[in-house]
Parts: sequence; structure tokens; C-alpha cells
Amino acid sequence: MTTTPMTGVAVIVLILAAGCGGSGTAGHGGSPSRASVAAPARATPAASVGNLVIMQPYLPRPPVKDMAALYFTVRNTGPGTDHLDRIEVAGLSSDATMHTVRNHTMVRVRGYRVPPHGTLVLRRGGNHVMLTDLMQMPKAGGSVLARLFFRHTGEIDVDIPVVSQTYVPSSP
Ligand SMILES: [Cu+2]
Repeated sequence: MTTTPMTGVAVIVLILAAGCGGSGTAGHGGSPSRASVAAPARATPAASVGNLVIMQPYLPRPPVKDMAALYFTVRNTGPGTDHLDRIEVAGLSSDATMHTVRNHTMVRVRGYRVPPHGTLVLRRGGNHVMLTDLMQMPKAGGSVLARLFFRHTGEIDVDIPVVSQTYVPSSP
């Protein structure tokens, strides 16, 4: 993903109000401004298998039970490309789909590429996992278990902390 220019607080509020389910462009039209461009603190790995490290997973507490989005970063320390083909969040939703944003419009994708010696970043305004028809309302401070299915590395289980709606990660 390319780094987007500072877009300001108004955009953040708009995204939060619209949530992941905002029809049209409002919910996915922009990215929150990055808090800092100076060397961010290195996040603690949440899970690691083979050459893949899952960093900084989070699920903002959704305003309604219809839909939630979750985000994380995958760091690939190896020389080979991998792909995230599927995600399950069995305790929260039977419908987890992968999306991205193109030309300010949310589009569903079949998966994400994890480049060699690179990172896959999911964040507001960009790649995200969307969960619909939630079985329960996630509570801030709790967590949900997600299983990520990578084509080459296989399954990685990740505990995803539920954070406040206003949470912005310090580093992607
Ligand atoms: Cu979405």
C-alpha cells in the first residue's frame, strides 16, 4: 500500500461513523492520518509461523452488531511470496471476507499477496477483513480468535484484541 497524505481528523470521524459497512464511498474513502512519520515503535509479534509474523492485530468495537472490520500486518521474512487465501473468525461470524479500497470504493478480493521480504498491511481506508452478522457484540478489552489460512505457510491462529472505535495503531 502506498502512504496516503495526511487527511485530517474529519476523515477519521467519517470513517468511524460509517464503519466498515458504509455503502458508497464514505466508509472506505480515506485513511486516518498517520500519527507520526518518525521511527515508530516496533510492535510485538502476535503470532509467528515459518517466515510469517502477524503484527498488531485489532478489531475496533463496531457500533452495531451487523458488521465489524479487523486489521493486522503480516511481515514476510522469507524469500518467497505467500498469499492469504481465507480467514475464519468462528466465534464471531460465519462470514469473513477480504476487501480492499480502489478509487475510494470498497471491493471484495479473493485474497492478499504477502510479498517476499515485505509486508501486507490491513488498515482503515485500505485492506480489511469484514465480518457480517455477528453472533455477539465484541467488547472492548476482550479478544476474538482468528485463523488465517496462508497458501504456503498454512494456518496461523491469532488472538485479535477488541479495541475502542477510536483506536489508531501507532505503527502499521
Ligand atoms: Cu468493507
